[in-house]
Amino acid sequence: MSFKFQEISFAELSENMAALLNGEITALLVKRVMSPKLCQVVYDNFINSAGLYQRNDGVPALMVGANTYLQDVDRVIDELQRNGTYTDLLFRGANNIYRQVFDSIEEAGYRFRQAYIQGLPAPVYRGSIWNNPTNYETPLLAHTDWPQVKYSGLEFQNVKIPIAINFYPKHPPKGFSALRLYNFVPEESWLDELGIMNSGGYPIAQEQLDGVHYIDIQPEEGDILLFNAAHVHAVNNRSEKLTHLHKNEHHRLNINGFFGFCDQLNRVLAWA
Ligand SMILES: O=C(O)CCC(=O)C(=O)O
Repeated sequence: MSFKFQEISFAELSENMAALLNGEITALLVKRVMSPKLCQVVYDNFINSAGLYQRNDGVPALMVGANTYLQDVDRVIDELQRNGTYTDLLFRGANNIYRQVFDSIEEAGYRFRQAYIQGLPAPVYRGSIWNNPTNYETPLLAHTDWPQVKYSGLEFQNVKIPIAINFYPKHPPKGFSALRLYNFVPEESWLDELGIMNSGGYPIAQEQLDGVHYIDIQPEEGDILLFNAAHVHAVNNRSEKLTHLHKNEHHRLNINGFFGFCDQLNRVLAWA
């Protein structure tokens, strides 16, 4: 599989969609999809959401929305009922970039729908501010997302490649936070040996990645980052060095989800 990164405009997304879905392109940074003014509207919707809570399952984050990470179906449905609907309001007063990306998947010639979980439409995005209190500089440690997808037992488990979609309405200034994307997709046996297969491939210790080629992708507020989430990746944030920023200005809000092409269904499915 190739390791290829490109910066594009939203108008160029649909012509690059097939290459992203089949693994010829590893990551696409779609620039300036939302204006700064509307990014602020979305950020305020998140911070003021009645559904804001602290996630405490080993991947600490301030969150709005439901999370399917390593949970059995009953718990996923439970969580959907408790937290799922709050995401509907995140884009209130702004353009819903998920609607735009899904349109672009269809414009690329794919059949598309959101996945279903026991007859219920799956969530397609949720909002997170990673806030690991023990590791501020790397709030989201290195990991791969393929095990949590492949062993989810849910409709999307057979997608060819899980493509992560990340939209940042709030982001530290350029150079102070990056998504580090490694040219490495770990095999099951490798994750097993490290004893992290059951935690869905999270976290991968830094020393295991010494010498592995990577790129640091530096999104800015209003950008969408799409990438092959089977590749190992981590998030760093050094914005606390910027002492002139107010508390919330260090925030890095990611409204994220996944999509991928499913051969058996001959369509692209989305979920979060
Ligand atoms: O916050 C990000 O930029 C990436 C999120 C991520 O890697 C994940 O949710 O697995």
